[in-house]
Amino acid sequence: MIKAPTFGEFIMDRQAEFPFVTGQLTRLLTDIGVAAKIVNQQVNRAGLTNILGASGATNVQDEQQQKLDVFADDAFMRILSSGKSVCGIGSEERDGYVLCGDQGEGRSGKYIVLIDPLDGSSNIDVNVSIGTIFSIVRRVTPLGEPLQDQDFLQAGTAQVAAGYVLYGSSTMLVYTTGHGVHGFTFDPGVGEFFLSHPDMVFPERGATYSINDAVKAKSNQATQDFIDTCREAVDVGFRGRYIGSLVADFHRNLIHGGIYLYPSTSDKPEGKLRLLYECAPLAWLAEEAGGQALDDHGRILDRVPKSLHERTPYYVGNRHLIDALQTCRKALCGGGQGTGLT
Ligand code: P6P
Repeated sequence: MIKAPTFGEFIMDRQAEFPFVTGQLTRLLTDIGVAAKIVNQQVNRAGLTNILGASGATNVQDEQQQKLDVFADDAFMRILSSGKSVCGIGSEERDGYVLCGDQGEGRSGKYIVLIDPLDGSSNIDVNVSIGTIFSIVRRVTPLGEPLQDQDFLQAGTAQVAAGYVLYGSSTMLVYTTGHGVHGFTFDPGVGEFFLSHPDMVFPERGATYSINDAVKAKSNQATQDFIDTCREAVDVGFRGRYIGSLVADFHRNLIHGGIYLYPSTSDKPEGKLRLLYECAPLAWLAEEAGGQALDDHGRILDRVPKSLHERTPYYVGNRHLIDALQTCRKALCGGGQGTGLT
């Protein structure tokens, strides 16, 4: 039996695909794998080490910080800033940027990391899958100079690597550097991620729609029309599935096919999910896997953020399902045929 490559072996073998190869991106991706193992160990024993529950603090999102949120943020910060590859980190759990590199001034290292250290953390106490989402871009200001906002606030098309870790029934690391989407499953007995899902792509057709039903009623008309059409397609196998943990919903839809929607609503016209460290990395994975990802106006990857914690409406999944949503939008603007859903 041929041993599947570990995550480290795989990225080393593929290093030649990275533009301007200096080994820094390889080191950075390796560090992400190490941090993921550290977080995974705590997630898997959260109930035993009194690490469950709220930390008592609230984060910049004014959300109750769970103890594991803080642990995950600290773990990724410590590991990523200790390498020589990263000059700055933007985290969901921190108000502002964290400067790394020599003297912690962000002058050395050419990569910026945007990260949601533990997404879906409201599910921690009830043992539902949660995840880490990461996005990596190159700094745009010259090495040696102080970092600027523009180094962090780049469109999704500027990403050089992106991925997620899903702490689920098994723990998986899924990533892309623009050469396909590759999934690795953690073997706790060995302490390694092994390649288990090479070249992941959406199935040709999907029949799952993921939306919080309570949100649908407050969403835009096109989204409501689209969801109603999905509900009417039950007899051709359409079904609703919503875990309430973005990484878990995204991963299921990537493997089985489907569309995830977190629309703009009357009370959250800008949407709920964050552009830089949730939507843009998953949008790139989706496109690399043959799918699409939109906001209310266009392609998520084209959008240039104005702030670190900017939110966005988000629709991501199979190409034909996103097209069907677009048809609902066009129908409301006049024109447009049937949704083409099925
Ligand atoms: P709601 C978790 O807080 C999260 O950011 C995503 O992981 C998840 O898909 C969404 O919010 C759930 O939001 O409003 O349905 O509880």
